[in-house]
Amino acid sequence: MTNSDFAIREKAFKALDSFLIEIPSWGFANTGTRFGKFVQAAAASTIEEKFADAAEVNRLTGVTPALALHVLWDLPNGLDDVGAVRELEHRYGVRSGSINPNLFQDQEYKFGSLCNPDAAIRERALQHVFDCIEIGKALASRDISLWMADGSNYPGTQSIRKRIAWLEEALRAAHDRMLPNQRLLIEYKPFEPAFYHTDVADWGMSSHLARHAGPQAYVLVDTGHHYMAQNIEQIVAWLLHTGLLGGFHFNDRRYADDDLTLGSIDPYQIFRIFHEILCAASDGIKLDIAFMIDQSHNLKGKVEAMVQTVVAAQELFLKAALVDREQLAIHQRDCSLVAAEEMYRGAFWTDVRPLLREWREARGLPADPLAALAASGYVERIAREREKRSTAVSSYA
Ligand code: PSV
Ligand code: MN
Repeated sequence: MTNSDFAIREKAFKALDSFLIEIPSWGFANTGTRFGKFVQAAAASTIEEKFADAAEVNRLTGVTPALALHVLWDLPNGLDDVGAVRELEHRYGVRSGSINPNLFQDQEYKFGSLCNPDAAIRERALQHVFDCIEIGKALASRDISLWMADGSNYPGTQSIRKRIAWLEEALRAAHDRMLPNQRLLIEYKPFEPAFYHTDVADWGMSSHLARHAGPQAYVLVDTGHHYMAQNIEQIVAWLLHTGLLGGFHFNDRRYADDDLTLGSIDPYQIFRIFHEILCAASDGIKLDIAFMIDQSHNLKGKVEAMVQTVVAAQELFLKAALVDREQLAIHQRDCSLVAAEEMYRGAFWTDVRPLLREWREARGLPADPLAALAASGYVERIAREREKRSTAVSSYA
């Protein structure tokens, strides 16, 4: 091994050691589109099964020790379910990750939750956020990851400004309930399910709300929540500059919020996002960014899709880590456009898979997590077990 190979290996191992990514409980459950659901025998239907699947992904990849929870789906009895979740954390060696309030499923949220014109509904929605903050405290989980479906479908039917004020007030009240170590991550989305206006439509609105709420509030960037031509890494650079970047929901898309596998359509974009983050880190900006996956697959096997996504995230992070940032800064200063771009693209086109295999072997992990999953027979086993259970349940029905 030459000195430069050795230096690259060191750099790669350091980057990979620093990289963790949280996986979503809802990525293991049966989900569908508004047109229908294709049910999978191996899908998780209980919180225990979601923890079991998350533990399997962590066993194979070593970088997913936390499972994001969606309160209504995972803790339907709120705080009363915390004891059971703690027990599952111990049993499966996976901790609870971000806590996601559910402000979109109840019938009363037809015209909004925290932005509903009815004060009583706004109050109930806020109470749910407070409950989630208490759940976060009880589970020692740091982040409350807040996304609302609020918005309107027809011009002139809602006061956009009144709704801003209600939201400001609610988020500040939520912020005041948090412990000093908790954070409120405010996720934006420009469309769906509301198709005329969304109350938190972009990073500017999230940034404003975070600043208004208080110092423990940050912006959450879901890569699927942008208009097609938007330059997401520029948004990331601005959020890094303003100290407001709290976390990511990673996924890919071709048209809208498609929940496709990270990097399956535009891996270069994720590389560019990671590059901005790594540049900020090497420039001495203190970062605390929650990397999370937000994908639920209808066609792919759930556990396979999750492992594949985690591996893709590591590959893209590693490619970005291999950019020679010092040399790039020189090319940027000199406006050596082609040299700069070739260096940047060169890192992107590097096949990092051999380095990743080496790192995994050095860390006692399977060299090829997807092959190890296939060899383990895990998916076939849970499919048999879960199918039996659902047949047993339906025969009672
Ligand atoms: C909304 O599209 C979203 O990205 C939010 O993060 C939700 O919590 C998640 O998807 C659930 O499907
Ligand atoms: Mn999301």
